Amino acid sequence: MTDLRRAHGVRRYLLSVNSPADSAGKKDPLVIRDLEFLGGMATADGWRPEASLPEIAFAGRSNVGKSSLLNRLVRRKAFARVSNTPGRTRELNFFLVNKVFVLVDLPGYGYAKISKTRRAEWRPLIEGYLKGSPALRGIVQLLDVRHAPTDEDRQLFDMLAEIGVPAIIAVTKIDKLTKPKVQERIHALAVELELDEDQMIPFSAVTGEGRDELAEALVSLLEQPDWRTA
Ligand SMILES: Nc1nc2c(ncn2[C@@H]2O[C@H](COP(=O)(O)OP(=O)(O)OP(=O)(O)O)[C@@H](O)[C@H]2O)c(=O)[nH]1
Ligand SMILES: [Mg+2]
Repeated sequence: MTDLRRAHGVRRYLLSVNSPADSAGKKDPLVIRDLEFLGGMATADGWRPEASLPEIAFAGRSNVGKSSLLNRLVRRKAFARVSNTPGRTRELNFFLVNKVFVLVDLPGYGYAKISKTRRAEWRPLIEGYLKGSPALRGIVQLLDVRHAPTDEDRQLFDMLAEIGVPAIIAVTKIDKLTKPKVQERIHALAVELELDEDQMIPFSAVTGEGRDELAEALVSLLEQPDWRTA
């Protein structure tokens, strides 16, 4: 198992976000005025849109809820494709928001029911994107509230630390558990990944909980100077 103490680089860049109570009655931190699908990138050296605008990418296990979270974030029902078949999003999909920044839906990793070779394909693809995207401003790593981080989650977590890219952890599907159980699970995940609990954003694509906190965190990521030069 990977030694997560090596992953301290991730901690430095995590953002503290307001608790849901703080955001009650606040106005929308990210009003969506314009959305455009720019296209998909299928291989590490394949086509990708010109990297002239800041990008934020979303990564996590197949079925963790990346596309659903993106749809909630942009307040559209079916903008990013949500699948009942895990492993469906195989390309990196680029979405232009308000003509000022780009959201990137990364392919899910860790789907068990495919060959070992195909199962390992996510790594060069995601690593190629992370290292070859000069406009990348941050990553949102998604973890299912009900499950312990997998080996692949830890590999990605370590990769983010190594590259030094700012990272936010979104804990998904919190509607599936009771509130005390969610608290318990978030505590456990924080311990396992050596993160502070307030550095994780509890999220539900079903109820919309966490949408504004996530939007606020993204806006502040976008406002920060480029981490590669800072
Ligand atoms: N209850 C509940 N179900 C969710 C939530 N988010 C996603 N789901 C469900 O989980 C399944 C997978 O969601 P997706 O958004 O397609 O997951 P993904 O991470 O994009 O999956 P891949 O594209 O295969 O990597 C779908 O059946 C969703 O309806 C959530 O917050 N709560
Ligand atoms: Mg998807």
